[in-house]
Formats: sequence, C-alpha cells, structure tokens
Amino acid sequence: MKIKIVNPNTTWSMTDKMQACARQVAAAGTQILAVSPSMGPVSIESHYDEALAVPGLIEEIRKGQAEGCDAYVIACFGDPGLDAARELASGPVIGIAEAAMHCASLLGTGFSVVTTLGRTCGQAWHLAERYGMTRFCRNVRACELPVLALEEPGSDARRIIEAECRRALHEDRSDVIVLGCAGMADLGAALARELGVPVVEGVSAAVKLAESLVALGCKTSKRGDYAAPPPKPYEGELARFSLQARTD
Ligand code: 5HY
Repeated sequence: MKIKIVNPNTTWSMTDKMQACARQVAAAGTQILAVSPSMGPVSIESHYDEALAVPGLIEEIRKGQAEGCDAYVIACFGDPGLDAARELASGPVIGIAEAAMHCASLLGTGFSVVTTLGRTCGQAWHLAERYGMTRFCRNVRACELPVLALEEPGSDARRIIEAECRRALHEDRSDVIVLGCAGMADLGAALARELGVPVVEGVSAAVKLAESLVALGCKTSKRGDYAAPPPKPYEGELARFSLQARTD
C-alpha cells in the first residue's frame, strides 16, 4: 500500500525527517511518500499560516489521488485542511493531532501535549474538544521554541522539550506525553526511554492508524459531509483548484 505524508509546511528537512521516522514503523510492504507542497509557509505557527498552508496541501492530496495513494497523513499538529482533504480523498486521511490524542487515550488516564509556541496552545485545546479528548487532555504546554528551532543543529531544543515533559508529568499528573509538533517526530522513542512513560509522536501514530485502516479495507465515507465537493470554477490565483464534473 502507498501512504502519502503531507507536511503542510515547505521545510524539506522536516519532511525528510518524517519520511525516515515513518519508514521505521511502517510495515515492509508499505510505501511511504513524504512531501511538502510547492507553496506555503516554511512553518505553521498561527491561524494565518494554517489557512495559507491549505491550498498547497490540497494540491498534494489531488496529486495523491492521481498517484494511487491508499491513505494520507496530514503532518502538522493543527491538522489543517483535514475536512477538505477527506472530501477529496477516497482513502483514509489522518491528522497527526487526532492520531496522537486517540492513541494517547488508549495508553493512560490523562495526557499532556507538549508543543512549540504558546500561541498555538488554544488550537490544540480546540482540537482536543473537536475529537472528544478533553476528558483525557490534562494540559497543553508550550516550550516557547519556534518550529524551525527544532531543525537547527546544536539548538537546545531537545533539552528544553524534555524539561517541559518532566514538568508536565509532575504538575499535570499526566501519565502519557503527546508531542505537539511534527518537527518532534524523531524525539519520541528517546524521550519515552528517559521519561519512563509512553510518548506519542503523531507522525508515527498516524502512519500506523492509516496502515491499519487500509488493511481493514476502510475508506473515507462519501455518504455525508465528506462527499466529493460540487464541481465549480475557481477564479484568479485559485483557478487551478476548479473542480470538473466527473465523467465516470
Ligand atoms: C507542526 N507547525 O506540527 C506545527 C505545530 C506547532 O509547522 N508543523 C508546523 O505549532 O508546532
């Protein structure tokens, strides 16, 4: 099966890291294709970034349909464009926040999300509400690290994140950590060893959920809200997003 991971930001070092992490957990017969869109922000740290990351993401989902992808992972912790992607995709589409929160809810009694900037904590809480996860989500904590600091060799990011995870376990009385940024994809296993609790990293969790759903023969339902969007012209810069009526 072919799973396409779309990192909705355009920082390819992060995308390559996700490809490597996904490869480590994917089954031997699963092909992983991790991409960034051709347009959009270099990192996603605001609602503005998120809104403008979505057209490039949508383009990659449309290409994925032509490439015969069986499932998609949206690899940004805000799960941008998830509903629109599900309208376009035939296979399952999994956001990394929803994957990580659902997996964490199966592993302990309460989790803390440890993310990058404080300004995105509200969005993580919003997603926890949307996914019915507020019963498990004990806190959303920020390290006050910009997303691209995670890509800087020699930055202190790893130590700062671990320290915040330790505070979460102590102060929130959580028993599971959810890493709140796709740029932390390579930190999960080592942090779990050092902290002695499950640390759920969304890219790996989403890949394994997508793989399971495909293996079960499950696709996105086209009966309700996720039916294909109605064909119509789009104008101006967005003209190439126009949808044609299906002929089959
Ligand atoms: C992410 N931003 O997963 C996030 C989430 C964050 O560019 N990829 C991004 O707020 O750190």
